Amino acid sequence: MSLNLYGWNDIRNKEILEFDESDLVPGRIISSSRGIFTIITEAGEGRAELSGSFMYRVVSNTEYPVVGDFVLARKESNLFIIDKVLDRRSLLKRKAPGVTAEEQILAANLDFVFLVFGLDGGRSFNVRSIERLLTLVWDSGASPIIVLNKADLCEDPDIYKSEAEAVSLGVPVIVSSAAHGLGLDEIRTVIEKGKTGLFIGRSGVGKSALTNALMEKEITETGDVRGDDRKGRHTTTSRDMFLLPWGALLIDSPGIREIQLTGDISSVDETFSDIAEIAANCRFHDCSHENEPGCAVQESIQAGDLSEGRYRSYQKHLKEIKYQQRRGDSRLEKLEREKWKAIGKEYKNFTKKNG
Ligand SMILES: Nc1nc2c(ncn2[C@@H]2O[C@H](COP(=O)(O)OP(=O)(O)OP(=O)(O)O)[C@@H](O)[C@H]2O)c(=O)[nH]1
Ligand SMILES: [Zn+2]
Repeated sequence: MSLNLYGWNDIRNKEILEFDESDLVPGRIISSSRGIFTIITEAGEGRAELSGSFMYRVVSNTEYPVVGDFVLARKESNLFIIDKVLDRRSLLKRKAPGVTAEEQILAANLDFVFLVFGLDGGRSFNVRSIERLLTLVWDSGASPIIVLNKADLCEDPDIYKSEAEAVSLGVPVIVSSAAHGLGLDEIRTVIEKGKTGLFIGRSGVGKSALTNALMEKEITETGDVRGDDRKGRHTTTSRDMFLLPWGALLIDSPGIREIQLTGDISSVDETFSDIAEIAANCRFHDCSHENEPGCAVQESIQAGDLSEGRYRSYQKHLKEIKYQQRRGDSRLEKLEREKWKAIGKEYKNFTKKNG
């Protein structure tokens, strides 16, 4: 097995030269679940856990390996012990669900994220959800692609395609049917050999079905959508990366319901580049676009050039990220303080013991 098949390359080889511990081998995380990982290395695939020193060094939960991460590990009998996570070229994250201020890392080192929606008439397709996922992906550093699946269950997919295009401003929109093999070639063209893609979307939109169709065989379980309420059952239990027949890598992630934004404000300006452009003409450079005089954004809404819904969505993204940034900053400061306190205590114990 060559790790190059899993996205390893010469640049990564140079990156690890500085780590001269010869018992460490590079690998890529292909699944992770509660501290147990599956890693792929030159020596094959195996179970992996974190080293004691890794656990000791961790300050924030965002440092733990996730699917897509490149790591250095040492082999101990039939287990790999992960000692280091290598530099992440892109990072898909959201605010962790619940009241916590923590971020939850979904995957690392992605080139593309496919935002999958279902055109089966349920709650899956919604332009506001497209905007929300776009902000998430723009923040990650990967490129977004929109996939409107289950086209076979839809009278007129083109209507939805236009709606999606109207809010996605140049991001490709692919209409697909995993059931009928529609749109698969377009997905294949986007994600070339050696690149890593990830499917994200609500449960039941067909992420696993699309993965299976692209793999050209049944590898992940697909669930039957209950007829009564058109809601898919949750079927994917672990995140997994697959090597597609033409050499691309694909991660099928579990269905997500709640997406609270985190990260950088610039991702909002990327999703809403139309509004950002208008806002450049506001009289005040720090205009909040609410009721300031000379607000170009409000003028656009009055003139009917910008929809109220899209404007509100923009404001909501901004507010959410700013709030999360304030909470995140104070949380990180607290973690740093605790870490230094612990180190200080240890040093005191050490000097006490050793005189
Ligand atoms: N008619 C039709 N059914 C589809 C299509 N894609 C998926 N399905 C069906 O929709 C149901 C849910 O598909 P999955 O692939 O399990 O959905 P998922 O997004 O992976 O769901 P989670 O794993 O729960 O996140 C299954 O019964 C699939 O057979 C499609 O293009 N057309
Ligand atoms: Zn303004």
